[in-house]
Amino acid sequence: MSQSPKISNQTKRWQEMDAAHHLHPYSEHHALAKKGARVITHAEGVYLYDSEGARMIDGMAGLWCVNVGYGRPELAEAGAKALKELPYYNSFFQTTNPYVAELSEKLSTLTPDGLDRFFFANSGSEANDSAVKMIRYFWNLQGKPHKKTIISRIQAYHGVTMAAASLSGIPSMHPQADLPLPGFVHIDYPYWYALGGDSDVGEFGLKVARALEDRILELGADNVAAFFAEPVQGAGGLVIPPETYWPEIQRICKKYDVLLHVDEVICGFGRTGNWFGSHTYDIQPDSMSMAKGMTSGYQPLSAVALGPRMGDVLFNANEEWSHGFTYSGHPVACAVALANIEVLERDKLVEKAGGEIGAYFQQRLASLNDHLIIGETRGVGLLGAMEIVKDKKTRERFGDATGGLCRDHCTTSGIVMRAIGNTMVLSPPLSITKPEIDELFEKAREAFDLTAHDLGAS
Ligand code: PXG
Repeated sequence: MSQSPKISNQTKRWQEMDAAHHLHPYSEHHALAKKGARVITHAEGVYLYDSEGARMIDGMAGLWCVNVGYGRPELAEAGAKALKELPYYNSFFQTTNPYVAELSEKLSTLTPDGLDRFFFANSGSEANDSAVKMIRYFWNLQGKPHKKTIISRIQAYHGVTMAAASLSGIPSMHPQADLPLPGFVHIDYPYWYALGGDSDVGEFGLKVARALEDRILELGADNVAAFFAEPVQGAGGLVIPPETYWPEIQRICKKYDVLLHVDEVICGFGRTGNWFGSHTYDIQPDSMSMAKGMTSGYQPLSAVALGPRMGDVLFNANEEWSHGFTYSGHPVACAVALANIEVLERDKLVEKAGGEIGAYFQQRLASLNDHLIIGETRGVGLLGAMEIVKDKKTRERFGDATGGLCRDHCTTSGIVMRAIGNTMVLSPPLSITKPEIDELFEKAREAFDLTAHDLGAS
């Protein structure tokens, strides 16, 4: 979506309003205001359109969320119907609504066995903050008030609210707000390509998992409440765990009676080829958070799912639970989630991500391994990562700005790809077709060619 030097007056006006009054997430405000934000006006299927009429294929499904693709009338109609019938009512004072009741039951059929009780919020961050409070409350109810420290991982992304940002392990997320809060600690993550050196992948997975055991022993198991992790780390670099990693993590959590919370905000709703990443990696969590793909981003909605251990304790507490949002179980968001799940089921999008379409995507991704500046490709379902390197053998990198350079070439080539350091990432809508996958990877190759040329590597 190259911004032509001559942009329309309407675009200019939107950019001016935006620059003067809108603070963007994760942006350098003054630099963005000077450049002018790109104005996205509409979207259809896997394509985005800007206010200047340029079209791009959205290789990131928005922010890893538009699983059914853009422009689904079923979701719009379900939302409109709920807006007319019950635009709002809360679920605080002994009331509920049909949409949240139906969604809760539906979710219980999709989540791993036993995760049958759901609390609703509006974002992944709120779900994770809520989960932290539930974990603390659980141990208080169990008469173990010292069991409070939560262990998560370096480069984890669990959101931006105070507890969610404390759980997150991306270094830049902490100093501006004096985080992490006390009681949150971070351990190594299973990023074999960057950290594994010459080690065997399986051995590396075990070694990194055992960092959890070491930390539990260091802190004392009586002080550790939970381990909190994504099945596949998304925003932290698309880190796909070695096969040995999750079984060992689960063994350690069981051994030391540490709860396992799985953040399914990206992996949920088909992204890894099954309904949840926990299915793909055979994880049996005590609790789970989900958001993004639950409504395909058409409405803000998130949830925490509780398994029997936490669920029974919290459910049977003889006091009021002091937590909940004005919009918990919002009827419009829940109606859209139900329609979204119906589309995922009807169009067999999860089966396709775990079957023919996912396999085709992975095959096209792997074909980039022959590119001069690609050191590794890896993926699962409809997630894919490409490592840009100067030297394939030594894994030596170009400078830090390389990912950004490549991302700019993607934009010029007409695709949205995410740059995480020097790792390029794809997470397209699950509705993507084979010809669209071909287009995505042809344009990705073009962007890598242009990047290689700029770096003097071609
Ligand atoms: N958990 C995970 C695993 C996430 O990826 C959150 C929680 C927080 O969700 P909310 O709805 O509060 O944003 C996320 C969000 C990126 C990017 O650039 C990723 C996210 C959000 C914004 C940008 O990759 N993930």
